[in-house]
Amino acid sequence: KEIAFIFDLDGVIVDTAKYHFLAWRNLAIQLGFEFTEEHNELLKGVSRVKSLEILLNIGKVEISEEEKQKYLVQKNTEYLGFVNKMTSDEILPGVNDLLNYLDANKITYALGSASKNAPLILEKVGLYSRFSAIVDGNDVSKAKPDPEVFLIGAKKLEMKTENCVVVEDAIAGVEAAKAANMTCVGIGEKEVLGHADFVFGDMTGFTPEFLNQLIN
Ligand code: B16
Ligand code: MG
Repeated sequence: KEIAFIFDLDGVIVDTAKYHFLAWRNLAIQLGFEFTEEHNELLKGVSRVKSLEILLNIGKVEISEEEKQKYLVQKNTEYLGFVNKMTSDEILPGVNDLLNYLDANKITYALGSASKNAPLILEKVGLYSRFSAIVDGNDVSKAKPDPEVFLIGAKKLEMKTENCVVVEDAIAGVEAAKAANMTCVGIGEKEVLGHADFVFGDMTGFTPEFLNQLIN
């Protein structure tokens, strides 16, 4: 059958979570509290604004709307400093092989990310022009777990939702994919991404055998 893929970005194509972490942690230090890698897990797949809310909650810090805007810009500026240094070396293992397979088999794919920086990141790692469509944080009004981002992706690919395969590393993303009536492959731990149809530890799980199973 005809299928199409919709990929999340952070945690699936590249590991930008480590850069988000460094930038959020510096903001926390500035505000006088500790922000750990464990805390950072709570921000995966979550929008920038929501991430700040979670971070401020962790530190039990209350600030004005104006200050929030200032910190959002500050964090993103620092984050972009890391992004601007990214190269194709940062594409996660298994991704290039998978995209080559999809291209060879004329299976289209889109990006479905919460990140407003997604186009820049894809550009930096040299994958921008390979995607048939890009849906990012600038295109959606409702964040994951709302299915909006993936529904727009399916529309852009002109594909029925039930024929779309979403690849996601975040719980909210898996929920969004299932709410969109799509097949979901989780990348991470089975215990965490239990609602996905399939779960692999990393992107090398997309073996030719598994891909055949998805297509047929
Ligand atoms: P930005 P994804 C998400 O990307 C990240 O997982 C999440 O940690 C981040 O806060 C969000 O993008 C927004 O990113 O600040 O660049 O707009 O996993 O949906 O590709
Ligand atoms: Mg992600």
